[in-house]
Amino acid sequence: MSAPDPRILSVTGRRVWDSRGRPTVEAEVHLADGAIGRAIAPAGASRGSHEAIDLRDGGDAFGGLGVSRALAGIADDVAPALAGRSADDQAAVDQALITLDGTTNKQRLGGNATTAISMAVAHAAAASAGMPLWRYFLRDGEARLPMPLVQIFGGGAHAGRRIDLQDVMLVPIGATSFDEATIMAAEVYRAAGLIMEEHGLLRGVADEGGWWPEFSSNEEALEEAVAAIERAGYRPGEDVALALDIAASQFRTGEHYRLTTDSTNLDTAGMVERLVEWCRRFPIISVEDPLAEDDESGMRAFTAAVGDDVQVIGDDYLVTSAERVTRAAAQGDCNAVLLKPNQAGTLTETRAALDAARDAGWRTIVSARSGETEDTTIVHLAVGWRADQLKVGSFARSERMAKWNEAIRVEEALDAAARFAGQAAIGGASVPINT
Ligand code: 2PG
Ligand code: MG
Repeated sequence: MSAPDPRILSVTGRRVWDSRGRPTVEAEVHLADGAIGRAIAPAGASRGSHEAIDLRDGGDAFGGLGVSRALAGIADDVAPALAGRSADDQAAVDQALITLDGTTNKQRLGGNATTAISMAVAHAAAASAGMPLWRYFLRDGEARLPMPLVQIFGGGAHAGRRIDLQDVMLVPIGATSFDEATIMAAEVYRAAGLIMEEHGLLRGVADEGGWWPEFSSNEEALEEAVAAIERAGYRPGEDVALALDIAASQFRTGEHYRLTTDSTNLDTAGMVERLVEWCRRFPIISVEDPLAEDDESGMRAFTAAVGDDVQVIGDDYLVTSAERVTRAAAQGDCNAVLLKPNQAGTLTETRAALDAARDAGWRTIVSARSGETEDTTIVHLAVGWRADQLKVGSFARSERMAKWNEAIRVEEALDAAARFAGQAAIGGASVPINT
């Protein structure tokens, strides 16, 4: 094989389609040594208002979701600017994208374009170095497989708001390997489907593959999740615990939280109280976006109430921003960060958010979006960056399974060297962090 020459020869974009059948951006990067990298941007449905902008065409075609403008930016601006740069200097490539865009939220080039390019450049650099992507990110460190968070029921914006809770997830805390964690996830997911069928509630799956939640209250979803854990032969809270994404911004109206499924209108204090009660009654060890993205005092009150025992994750609240993570940590607003590359728009900025979280002693969760594809870059990020947990949706639909299956392959490639993050990778402030 010829010597690596990671200079970028070309950057191209193409329109491909995501798991909701919507257009999205794929970037392809060719290097001087022949190495090729390719990556596809995902898309969220419940988005934080401070995320990088997902640039769409508007108009009538594809419901306004076309990506021609994002693709034109790649062809006209990005390709000439990156030509000749070294793909193995990710920070310089990402800085070039940031400078070229020139806005604080990637609204000119589009976070969908910059994310796909940033990830494709990393793929090309890893290929040039002859390494799997996770190894390229890891450099000399010791690899670690993250604890998976696996959706059982989908809700909120991912299921026609059939229940208010967006994600009811299982956490296989008793697993001793990633492979075993997937076995436990498969069994609980299947048991939940059987229960739905027996109760005449089986209606198919939501956007991320979780069972469509045909329930008459939010609590019923929690009760059925516990029943599914038991039905699969596991002990709730000991073998398998629960994690929630409340995505509370989605049902905040004015000063209130409108839990439509429960016919209840709660103020911040009431919402905190309701969530604390659920954490007491159910084996919940992680809650994401418990309050709305602008409800700082609510986030702080909830974290103060449960944060020693429960992981409190900022997603819309932090939008993968190092600055926001640092501020939230100083204020005690939450104690963990969700990392979504397309919220930030580049891998370098995503990594900065992870570093800020580590500096604060927080846990880190790499996450997919509700609109996904076969792209598995985030699995490599989670392993290579030694993130604590990985959230990619449920245990169905190939855009989800592609990620779980990729993690199984990485664990196998590591063989005896594979370390699974295990139970110490999740929990509140009182649970020691497994470094
Ligand atoms: C979230 C994600 C994934 P979306 O809120 O965490 O579940 O959803 O991609 O729609 O923002
Ligand atoms: Mg979320």
